[in-house]
Amino acid sequence: MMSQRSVIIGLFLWGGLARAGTYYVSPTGSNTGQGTAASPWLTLQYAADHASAGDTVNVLAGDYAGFDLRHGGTATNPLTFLAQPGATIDRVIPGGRADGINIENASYVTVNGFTLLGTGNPATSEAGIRVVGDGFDSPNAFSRGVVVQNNRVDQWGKWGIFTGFSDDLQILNNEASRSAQQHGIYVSNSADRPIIRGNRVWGNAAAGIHMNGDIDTGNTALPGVDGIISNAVVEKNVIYGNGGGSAYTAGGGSAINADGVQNSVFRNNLLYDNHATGIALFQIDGGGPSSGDTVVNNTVVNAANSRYALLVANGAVNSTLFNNIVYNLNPSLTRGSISLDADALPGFKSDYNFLDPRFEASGVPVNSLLLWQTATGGDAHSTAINLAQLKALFKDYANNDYALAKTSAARDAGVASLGGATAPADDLRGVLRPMGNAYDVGAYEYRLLPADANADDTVDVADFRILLANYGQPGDFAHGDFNHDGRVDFADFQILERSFGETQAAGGPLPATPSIVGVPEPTSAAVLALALSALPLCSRRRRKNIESTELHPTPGRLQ
Ligand SMILES: [Ca+2]
Ligand SMILES: [Ca+2]
Ligand SMILES: [Ca+2]
Repeated sequence: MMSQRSVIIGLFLWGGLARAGTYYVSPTGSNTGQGTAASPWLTLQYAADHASAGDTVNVLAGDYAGFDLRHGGTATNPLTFLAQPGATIDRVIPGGRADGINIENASYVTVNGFTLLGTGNPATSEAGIRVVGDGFDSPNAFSRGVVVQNNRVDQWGKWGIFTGFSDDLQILNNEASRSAQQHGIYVSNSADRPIIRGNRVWGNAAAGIHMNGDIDTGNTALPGVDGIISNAVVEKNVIYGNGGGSAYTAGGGSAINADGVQNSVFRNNLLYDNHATGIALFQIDGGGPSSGDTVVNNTVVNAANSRYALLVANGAVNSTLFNNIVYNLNPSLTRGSISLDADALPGFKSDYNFLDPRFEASGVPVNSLLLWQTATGGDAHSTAINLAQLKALFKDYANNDYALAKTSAARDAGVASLGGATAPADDLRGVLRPMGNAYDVGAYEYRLLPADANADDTVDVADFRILLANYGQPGDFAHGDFNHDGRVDFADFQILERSFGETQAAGGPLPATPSIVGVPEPTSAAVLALALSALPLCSRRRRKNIESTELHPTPGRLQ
């Protein structure tokens, strides 16, 4: 017999399940159907009108007209539109806005996996995906918690993805390309805490990613309408070939444009071949300057017709720049790596960068690292590089592979933190930082195996001997301190034990099947003590064998 409590819980669960429906849409469906897998709906608009909080709308492969959504989910029951591979929106919303998807005054909506093809003309298409809340008048509020991920938006008239008055927005792993008139991704209107991560943004006429707090839009008497975008995270984006203009615009607009963006972080982004500024911290119509921002571990190589690679201007105080590779292919002496306004100098912290030694300080070109250091007090530990040295940093510069070369000077040249700002815990690809002795400079960390002390992409007896030679002493990774605690001890031995026998292609990534062989299983320090005492003898007796690779002694076998 069910208890009263069980009945209540059962009713609660039943209610929850009843709310969470799964619907289907197909180009061969019918809006008189039930929206089931066996009887899918025909149009996205019909699904948008009938799905609600907690529902998932599966969009099957085929071509569709767009949809306009004016209601959403809740934090615990989001409304999800999940496109299956091959689901393409190739026409704007019927009888509505000239967008592919419009999400307006709706919160907790996820849009996942669509291909959206615009007309390449601002007169006939605007945004591939538009997400807006309300900051104009009091009846509605900012939208919250919208997720736009894994979509491809190509050749829209104005923007690939446009958002405004939308707090806690996430724009993840999208491809935004060839916007005809403006930007790839545009985040605007006072919205706080956006996460813009893992997107590929290329060939847009103006900015790649444009962020504008925009005090000129909305009713500043309403809460939150301050013209400031706060606490944004912009990371792991690959941004190239933007700002070159089109038939509809002369171009311009930074690869990452931040106007009125405060206390935000820009990290692990790769920017190359962009034709205006690389990363701009500035103010035109933001509600305040772009202050308190951190630019860390980015790789920025600007095109030959570009402006400065980094711009810190219009009162962008308390900016922190470190572990970046910054170069400008524009040969002009009034172009270069960093332009810093006088009113942005207070609190400016910059160091451990690899820099094209052409700068602008307070409007005056400064064409040496020494003069820049004198003018700004920054970059004491930074490195000036020429074009040949830039190319040598990377695996394959000619083919835009900006992962670090094995011999790259950027390896281990960075720091964990600067002035209270911290370097990211991983790189553009998710490779953990730091690898080796220290943080690398740029968007990529050179990947080493966990106990590869001699950095030869194999964990073997050579690494074990390095560890033993330094056992019990202070040291760095190259001397056996594999867990980066400053000391070579048993914890490091255990890391070596776990990865013994692993190999990888130079600089990683991991092979699909780890080639771990012969992992010994010592369980205490006593085993290592035995190994330590045995080593001098073993190494004398076995050197010949070790060098001939006939023997592969492991830590466990030495006991
Ligand atoms: Ca490193
Ligand atoms: Ca090794
Ligand atoms: Ca250690």
